[in-house]
Amino acid sequence: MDDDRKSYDTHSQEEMMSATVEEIESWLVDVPTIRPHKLSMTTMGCQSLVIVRITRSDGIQGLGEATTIGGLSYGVESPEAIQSAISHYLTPLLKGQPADNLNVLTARMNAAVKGNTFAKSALETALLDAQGKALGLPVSALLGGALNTALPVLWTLASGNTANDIAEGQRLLEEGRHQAFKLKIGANALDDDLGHTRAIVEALGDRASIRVDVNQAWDATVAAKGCRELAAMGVDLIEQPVSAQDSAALVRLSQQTDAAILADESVASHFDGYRLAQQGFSGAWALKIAKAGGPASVLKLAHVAQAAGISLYGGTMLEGTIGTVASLHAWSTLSLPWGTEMFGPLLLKDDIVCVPLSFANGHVALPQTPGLGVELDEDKLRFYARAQRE
Ligand code: MUC
Ligand code: MG
Repeated sequence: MDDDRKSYDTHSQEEMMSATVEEIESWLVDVPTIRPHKLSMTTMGCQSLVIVRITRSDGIQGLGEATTIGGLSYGVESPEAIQSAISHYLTPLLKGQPADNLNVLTARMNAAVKGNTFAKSALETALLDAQGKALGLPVSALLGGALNTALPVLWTLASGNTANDIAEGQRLLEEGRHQAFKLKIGANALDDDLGHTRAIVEALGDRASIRVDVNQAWDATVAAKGCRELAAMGVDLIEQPVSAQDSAALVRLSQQTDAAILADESVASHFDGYRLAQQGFSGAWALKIAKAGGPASVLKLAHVAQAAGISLYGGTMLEGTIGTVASLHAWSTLSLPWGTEMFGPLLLKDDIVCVPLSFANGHVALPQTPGLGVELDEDKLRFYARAQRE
């Protein structure tokens, strides 16, 4: 047994009186989307949420979610692998341990399991939800306190059809639901993507901030031309134009483009952030709880950004309400010049919580009740859950 593990065990003995982690359940939940959602690497018609529920020895329960995009087309953890990592590797590390010391529990998980940040994020979320309920505090308070109780939220236009995207954007502007839009490009030839973007900027750009996400689709040469033209037509933010592996190109683009460059797939943990900052990156970072290992762990990356003068954006893996609200609690503790994209629940045809989040006037309200502030709808969970249950 290494020294670190020994000190966790000593610590747990000192805390014999605290509630312990008693049970961890998980479900794979498939919910259809309201329309096809087209990204550079896949088109989604359904979202697969991994939902986790931790029960403590004092009876308090906590919810968590880990959600990725398009099976294995976006990230290295599939929904099935996330559930497997939780039940076979992470659950044995947590069961029987004091449930109220998140630092000890995340250290235990990180010492014994490499990577798997999506799976860890669901568990970190559920532990925070339970602890918030135990203390009568919202998760944002456990993370240091909310600066804001409503956060700006954009919408992604990604139907795969320019006219439909414009109609959707116009409707949402008229309803007042959003004032910023992100376009998913990179699946088509550069000229086609530029034509698509220009048409949307011309139709909506005087009333909304228009951003694009290329999801790594361009090489450095295409990206140099693409970013120049997107900035010239009035696009405000260009997300992940090049491969996550090509940090040299990303850094160059961040220094040379007249629009802000947003790193997403390039920056998951605080270690990635530190490296990119050292290389001279000068744009913004998309924080995601799933990339970093949870709502508390992601704050380490935020703090590196703050020290390096890099601005922040609250990112989504298109989670349902549980993952979305967990992220909102973390984002509420930060200053986010680029706002957030926490619209995931609105892309899904149905919700598995009793009371959905409230979206209006370009903002989403942060629940103020203890824990995450959302309650599972057991009937909906059963309806959408895959037959197997771990
Ligand atoms: C991504 O890459 O940012 C976020 C919004 C959206 O439409 O897709 C996600 C993933
Ligand atoms: Mg992205």
